[in-house]
Amino acid sequence: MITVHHLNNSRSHRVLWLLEELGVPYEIVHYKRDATTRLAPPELKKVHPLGKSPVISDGDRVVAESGAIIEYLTKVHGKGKLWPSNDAPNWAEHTHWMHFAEGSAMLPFLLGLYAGLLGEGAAPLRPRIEGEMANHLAYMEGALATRDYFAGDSLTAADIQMSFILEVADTSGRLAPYPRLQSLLARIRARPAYKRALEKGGPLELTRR
Ligand SMILES: N[C@@H](CCC(=O)N[C@@H](CS)C(=O)NCC(=O)O)C(=O)O
Repeated sequence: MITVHHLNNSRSHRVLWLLEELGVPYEIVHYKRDATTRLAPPELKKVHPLGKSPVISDGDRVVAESGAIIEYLTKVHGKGKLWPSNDAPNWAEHTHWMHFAEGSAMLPFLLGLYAGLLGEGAAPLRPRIEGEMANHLAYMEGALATRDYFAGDSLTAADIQMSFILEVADTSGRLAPYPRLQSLLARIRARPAYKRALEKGGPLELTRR
């Protein structure tokens, strides 16, 4: 049985959503962020040394890092559903977006979060951070000019990986200039599997960055 070690209001939501899309059975162990620090509780470090979410266990195997978890679940349990085959025309695009989400797009949003903790002291950094957020969002918007989803005309695992950026950007009002990204997020949120993931994992109430 697959166990999702699920932290409230976190990237772990996308793993629950993926499992709902795949129709693969799983159980959830819930972890709650500290109300003040927003950090994960120390019990998560008993599952994986980083103590971050998402992390899953599948028998004796523990898999951490969203992209690795999504690839593992689609390939090992999902019969390849939502994951283009190596010879598919959209394989390279799909790989790009799978990596872009955490490798590029999240960085300015994380910097925004940490700069927020610094308050006014971070003011000199703000224009650069805002510029990089806009740079990444505009690039994402441009990619959707010729297709409905990041790697083609139907949902793939890359959209699930990218969804957290859309949620984070929307929370802070930064999706407003990007109608295609807004449309994609609306279509994502309308999916029954996405809604089931929220019912099981709890609402996604993210910190404004
Ligand atoms: N790149 C990692 C990031 C993992 C991560 O930072 N998760 C956050 C939740 S969204 C977390 O566990 N935060 C709590 C903490 O750092 O204590 C992934 O995509 O899995």
